[in-house]
Amino acid sequence: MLVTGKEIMDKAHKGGYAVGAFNVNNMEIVQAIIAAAEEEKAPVILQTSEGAIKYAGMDYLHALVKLAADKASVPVALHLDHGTTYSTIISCIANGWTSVMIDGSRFPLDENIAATNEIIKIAHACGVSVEAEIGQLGGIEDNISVDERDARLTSPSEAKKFVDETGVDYLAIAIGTAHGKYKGEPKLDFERLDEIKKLLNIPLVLHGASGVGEDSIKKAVSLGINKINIDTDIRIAFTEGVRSVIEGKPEEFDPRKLCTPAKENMKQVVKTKIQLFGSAGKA
Ligand code: TD3
Ligand code: ZN
Repeated sequence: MLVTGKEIMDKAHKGGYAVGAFNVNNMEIVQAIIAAAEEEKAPVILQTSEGAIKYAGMDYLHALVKLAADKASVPVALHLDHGTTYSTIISCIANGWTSVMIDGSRFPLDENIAATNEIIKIAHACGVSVEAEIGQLGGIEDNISVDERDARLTSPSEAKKFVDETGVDYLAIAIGTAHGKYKGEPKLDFERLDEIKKLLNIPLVLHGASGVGEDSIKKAVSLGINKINIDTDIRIAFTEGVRSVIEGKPEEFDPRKLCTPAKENMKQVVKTKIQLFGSAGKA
């Protein structure tokens, strides 16, 4: 069933576990994630980036996820990931998304608060949940100064001000993860996460979680992360599946033959993440 992001996230916040938010841009990815969530009896968030909307079309993505959610026995939310333009965010609210992210993290704090509040007013009037972000994503390099690092990662006092002045439903914070593939294993600032969670009584979101070690993920969940975004690990699983078919049989030309192992690989990755995040059996 299709539900709001807030419904899924409030339960995760109370229950002390995290829900996987997986990026989708075609039918195979949607089917693989839903199959994994059903097998694990887990609530799940399917999210679309602005790039995915450009690639597949808002109407196609909504139709795919709505059908999958209606058929599913587990709660499913449809979320806009990293909404940066007013028109995309409002279109998603108007076209059946149940959660949107307004990413104003590139703005100074006050502008981010103002932009977020403008979206919250409309989204909440329409029953749509809102995620916002403060701080800059990016790995913690060893040669970075304490000041530089502090400037980039989420400030606990700014996070408190942000939440007090917006009433956002869930907040993405920067604690040392980055989008895309990591060279080594990223180091996370757990003390910062702990401090932020103690100041805020709302669900927190971890972006850039592909490639983060299992122990770090478990620790982040234990310290209050309730939504974990995964895209890269699914892209890799898809492509490895397709590549394995082509390498074994270069003359293969049936898309179904190329996509069947890709779907299976993606499903296994999602099942493993769901177990790691603690949302298995929570549907
Ligand atoms: O918002 N996302 C997904 C889109 C980022 C592009 O890969 C994430 O935070 C997940 O990031 P990743 O790259 O670690 O899967
Ligand atoms: Zn992200």
